Amino acid sequence: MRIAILGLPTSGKSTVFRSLTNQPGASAEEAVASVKVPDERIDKLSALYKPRKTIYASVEFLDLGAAAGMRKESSELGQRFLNAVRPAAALLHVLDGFSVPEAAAEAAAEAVQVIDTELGLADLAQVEKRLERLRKEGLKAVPAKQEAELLERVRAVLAEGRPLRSEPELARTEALRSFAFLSAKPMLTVLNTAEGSGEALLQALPAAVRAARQGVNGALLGMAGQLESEIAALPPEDARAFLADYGIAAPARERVLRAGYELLGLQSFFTVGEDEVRAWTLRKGGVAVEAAAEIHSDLARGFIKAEVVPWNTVLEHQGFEEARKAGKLRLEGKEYPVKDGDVISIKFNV
Ligand SMILES: Nc1nc2c(ncn2[C@@H]2O[C@H](COP(=O)(O)OP(=O)(O)OP(=O)(O)O)[C@@H](O)[C@H]2O)c(=O)[nH]1
Ligand SMILES: [Mg+2]
Repeated sequence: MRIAILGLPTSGKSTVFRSLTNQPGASAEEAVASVKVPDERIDKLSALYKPRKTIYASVEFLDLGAAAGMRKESSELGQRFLNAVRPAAALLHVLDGFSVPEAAAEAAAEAVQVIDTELGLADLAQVEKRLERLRKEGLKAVPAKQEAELLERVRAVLAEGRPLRSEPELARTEALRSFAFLSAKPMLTVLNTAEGSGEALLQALPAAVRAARQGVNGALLGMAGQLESEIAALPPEDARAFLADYGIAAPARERVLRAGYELLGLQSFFTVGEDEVRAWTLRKGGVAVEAAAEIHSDLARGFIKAEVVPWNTVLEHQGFEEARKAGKLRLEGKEYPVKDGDVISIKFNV
């Protein structure tokens, strides 16, 4: 899963990227780094199994250098930017709250306006291009007519200056998936402040900004980017002491990952064994056969049944097989709704 970082020039995108990944941000080239999602359930399962490999869920962050980003003189989004951002599952918009603290709220409001307008215009251009094409072809076939109707609904939302993410049902429509509309992507807004967690400044943001970014498909949080990027480079024990000194409850990386998971409606399930203890990511409400598909398409194709047990039951019984002997495993079919923290073993036949 990839989250693309965007924002106005020098808003602190690369600084936020470093605080999340402890890797250098974009220079001339874009930077991508993968971050493991901390999970104490995996820590505990791994301590029990002592497997050869322990694999955490991970999230990728993308920092597009200035070249692909927005230019100072013109806020228009370049083609390179659009191509790089389209495949992302979510967007992370960095707001500059540090350079002029006393004017940060207004600057943030303006930046939100600029970015949302640009994303909306990029989507609108796509919609119009496609509609024109469909019309040229005559709109005779039913699918073309249906697509045109759907695109008209999209256009109406965009024409009102609203991002598609504010219409979650429309944004999720299967028939629109291939457009990968930018304004439909879940949006995590990060206010990059000079110090602390930015709480006070967040409260000072105009209500309209908070509504635009905190509602459906949105989350808003603050972080001290510069400070967090220095903390991210420290050994874990030092980092913890540092955070405590500054009164920051959890490192920005953890808060962002948590918010991202929540925003994308994701949950984790696990597989365990001597060889490997591993976390997998699945949408909330996802069913057993989808969990199987995450692991391998063969498991989904040849799905027979899933053996399922909560992770803490595995710990209580000191193992999956031991939990089986104690009669704790449940047999579930393809349509079983997976729960966060389930340990799963798929039985299949291909
Ligand atoms: N004091 C302070 N300075 C910051 C903070 N975040 C970023 N800066 C500084 O602001 C400048 C720009 O930060 P970058 O992270 O490079 O911003 P950017 O958005 O990646 O910039 P471009 O990629 O050039 O658009 C750098 O000099 C940073 O050191 C912060 O939280 N506090
Ligand atoms: Mg940068």
